[in-house]
Amino acid sequence: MTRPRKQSAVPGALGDLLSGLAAPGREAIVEGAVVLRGFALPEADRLAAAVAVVAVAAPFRRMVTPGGYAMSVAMTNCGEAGWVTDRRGYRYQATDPETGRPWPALPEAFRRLAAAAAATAGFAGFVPDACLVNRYAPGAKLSLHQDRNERDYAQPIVSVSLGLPATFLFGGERRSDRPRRIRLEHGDVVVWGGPARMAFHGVEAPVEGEHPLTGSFRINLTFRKAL
Ligand code: MD6
Ligand code: FE
Repeated sequence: MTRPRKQSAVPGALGDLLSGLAAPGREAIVEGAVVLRGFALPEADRLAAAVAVVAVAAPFRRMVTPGGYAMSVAMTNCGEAGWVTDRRGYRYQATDPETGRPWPALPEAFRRLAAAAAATAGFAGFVPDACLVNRYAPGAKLSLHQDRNERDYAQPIVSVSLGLPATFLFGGERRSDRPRRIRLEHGDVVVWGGPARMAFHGVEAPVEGEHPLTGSFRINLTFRKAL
């Protein structure tokens, strides 16, 4: 949580711009959370192709919450650890419960993009070991939650949106804090850490549409250092 604040050689807003603290396409949500608009666009084709490869080895599935409900969002994982939920609870595990095999390896393009986005947001040296892949069809949503199954909350999370747009809900540290609404489009990346790490957040269901790269879905990649 002790990220040294970047210092610009030139004071003020111009200095922030020159040093990359502020930049076109960079929107602060709150301290510790930033949207990098279009950051993943140059890599989007590669990322979507890699998702398709991952999903062959570890198919999308609707996991069951500890309370016994099937999630509306279909999920899979790649990396050393994958996020899972079932009747026993939420956790990271090295193997896919559907196949008993290790999750597919984190594609190099994923690792590179996540590290670059984190560094751009001020979190140098981010090395993800887990990537949760979320697939939203129209009607699928993620209700307000905190990400708290990772070992080290000092590590940021990098979230990449592909395909159909959706509204991201970003609240405070209490579930009852009224969330702000942020539209996430194809190629947008959210980097999230430090004082924002425990914020409640969720995703509204995308409206029906067609995207050239993802068809009728929104795909979200969230990169974590889980272990
Ligand atoms: C999604 N994302 O955008 C779901 N969590 O599909 C998340 O739950 C999330 O985007 C932590 C940090 C960034 C995120
Ligand atoms: Fe989350």
